[in-house]
Order: sequence, then structure tokens, then C-alpha cells
Amino acid sequence: MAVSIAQRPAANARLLILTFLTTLIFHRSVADVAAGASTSEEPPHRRFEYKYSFKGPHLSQTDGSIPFWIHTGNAIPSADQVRITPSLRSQRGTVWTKNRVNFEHWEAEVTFRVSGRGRMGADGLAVWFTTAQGLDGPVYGAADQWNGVGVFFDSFDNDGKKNNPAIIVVGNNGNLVYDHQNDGTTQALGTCLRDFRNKPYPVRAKITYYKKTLTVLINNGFTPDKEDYEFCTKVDNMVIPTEGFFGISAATGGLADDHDVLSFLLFRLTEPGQQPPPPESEIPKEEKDKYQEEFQNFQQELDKKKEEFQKEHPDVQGEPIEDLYETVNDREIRQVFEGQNRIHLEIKQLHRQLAMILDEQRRYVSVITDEVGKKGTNAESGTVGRTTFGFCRSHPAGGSQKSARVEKLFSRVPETDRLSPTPG
Ligand SMILES: [Ca+2]
Ligand SMILES: [Ca+2]
Repeated sequence: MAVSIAQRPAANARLLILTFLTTLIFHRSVADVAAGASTSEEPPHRRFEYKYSFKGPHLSQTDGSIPFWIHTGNAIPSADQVRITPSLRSQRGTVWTKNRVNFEHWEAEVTFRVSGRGRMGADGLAVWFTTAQGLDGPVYGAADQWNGVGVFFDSFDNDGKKNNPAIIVVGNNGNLVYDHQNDGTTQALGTCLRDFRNKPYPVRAKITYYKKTLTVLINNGFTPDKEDYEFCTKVDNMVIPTEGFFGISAATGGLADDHDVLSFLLFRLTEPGQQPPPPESEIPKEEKDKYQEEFQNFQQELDKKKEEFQKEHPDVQGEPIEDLYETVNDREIRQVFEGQNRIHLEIKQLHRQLAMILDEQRRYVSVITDEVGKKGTNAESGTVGRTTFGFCRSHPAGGSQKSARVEKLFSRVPETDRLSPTPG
């Protein structure tokens, strides 16, 4: 046991430094691309904003606080996540940025888990952008009559319409009182049904506000693929406050889930052609020095611990043993997940193929109906009650062509019905 405990800080530090470097390189390359020529079709420049973000593996400080964030109620920050509420009855928790965000366009990526032992859970989790921090209140743990926008992950079906868990977007100018009894459906600007509870991998939400359009994409935690996002909803012509705080809140009721947020990452979006402000000008010197000092202290402590460990265990070298082997349980779980992923991907593929077939079928049916309609009105004489196919056959120029297309269409159905493991 001593092996894993003593070596974990070393592994964590390596991971931290690697993450930091990767982030740096990524943002450099984005900035480089941004410096080039631009057209109106270009995507916006995207820059990470560390002052409005949090993530592991060193999410909280030794005093339990989150740098640049405040937390309230039952929220419990730890090294790799913030438990907004534990799975106990009638809990409320929130986290909010300390500082106001004053840039117009942004993208927020929230990674979270909502998990509980019940078939149903409650109440849900909310992501906020509001003019004031809603530190406590009845709307998923945050204040009602907010000014701004809330994206709600509503687990519990208050109105009994069997349409939860669901994701809904509700805007408010400070006057609206949230319609809890109807799960906010009377006030929703956008919504989609997604079961985000108890997923094998963390659920991810990408919320983008760009040029007055709010878009919500969801990665439903079925696969380890972080970019496996699906469209949830979009609100056009949405006007939100020009400045505000980001927050995440959650609440439990008679039923209770753990609401755990693993990361909140905020990116500033700048339209192509516009120069994003230089990042250096935004970090005060004293803050930089403080972090530099903290980093050096951490580094020294780490070196000391490494030395101590080497002295105590001269026979152990190289990678920690826990990283080299997986337990039988871990392997079984991994295999089950991998199997499920494959099934999930196959179903998605089939779904896409079926949609294509249905589209094509609809097109042909409408072509045939049009043709029949046209010929029907033009026909002065002829047999009453001819079938469509009989009609086609009697007109070799246009009819046989259509009939060939229809036959081709039907011949394709069994082909796509087959399960092919790697479709082209
Ligand atoms: Ca509800
Ligand atoms: Ca409902």
C-alpha cells in the first residue's frame, strides 16, 4: 500500500504539468490559426478562460476552496470534482464564479455525473449565466426570478407526463417565477429528452452563446469519446445580459442523487477578423508571482517526497505498480463498457441508415403521387381504376423509369437491413 500512496503525488504532478503544457500548446495553435486571413464562414476564435473554469486533479485548495469560485450550501469541493449535492434528502448546493464575465460570446463545457440508486432521482442540476449569483433558492438550489439564462437538467417528473429526465433552457428577466409543477415546460425556450442519470462515463454539455444564438449539445456518457456530442436544442434571437456570473447548482428532494461536477471550462469566443485581447494583459503581476511561488513550493515538496521514498524503497523503481496491472473487476467492467459501446455505435449506425431509407422512400412516394395526380387529370379516356404500376407500364418513356427507380429502392432495403460491423 505504501507504494501507491507515496507515488501518487508524483503521478499527479506529472499529469498536471502535461495537462498544462497540452493546454498551452493547443491555445497557441488556435491563436496562430486565428492570426491568419479570415472569411465570414470561419469559426470563431476560442480561448480558454482559466478564471472562470475549474477541473481536476487539483480542483480545490488545501482549505477546501476552489480558486476563482465560491461554493454555498451542501456543495463539497474535492481534488477531482465538486459534489454539488450528496445523495441525501433536501440538499441544496451551488458554485459561482467570483468575477463577472464581460465578454459577449462564450462556450461552456460542463462535465458531470448524476447518479443514484433509485430508478428515479431528484431534483436535478442547473447551469447558469445570470447578472447576480443565485447563492441559494428553490430552483435546483439557486435563486428564483433570476436575470439571465438557466439550462436545467431536470431529473424528477413533477407533472407526471413521463417526460423526464429532460434538459430545458429557460430565460428570465428577473420577473418570472419558475414553474416547478410543470417542469418548466410552460416557460421553456428549448428542450430535449435525455436520460443523463447513471451513465458509464461522465455526461458532457457544451453550451454555446454566439451571435445571439444559444446552442446546447450533449455527450450522453455512453462512450469514452469526449467529442461524441449530439444536438439537444437551439434558441435563436436570444438576448442575454452583457455581463454576468456563471454558476452550477443542484438540489435533492424526497428522492436524492449525487450531483457531481468534474469540470467547468469556459472559452471566450471572438468573431473572425476581430482581435482577441492579449492574455498577458489580463493576469496581474502579483497574481502571477503568487502562483509561481505556489508552484515552486509544490515542486520542492514533491522532490523531497520523491527522495524520501527512494530512501525508504531502494528496490522499487520506474512506474507505479497500480498503473501496470488492472484488477479482474476493472477488466470485467471495462469489457462490459466496451461491448456496450460497440452495440451503441451499431444502433446509431442503423438509425442513420434507416432514416436515409425513409427519406428516400418518402421522396419516391411523393414523385409517384405527383405523377399519378398529373396523369389522372390529363387523361380524357382510359380504364378507370388502373393501378399505379399498371399506369407506369403503359407509359414506357417516363413510367418505366420511375418503376425502375422504385424497384431499385425496394431492392436496397434488405441490403441495409444487414448488420455490417464496419460500414463504408
Ligand atoms: Ca422536475
Ligand atoms: Ca415532466
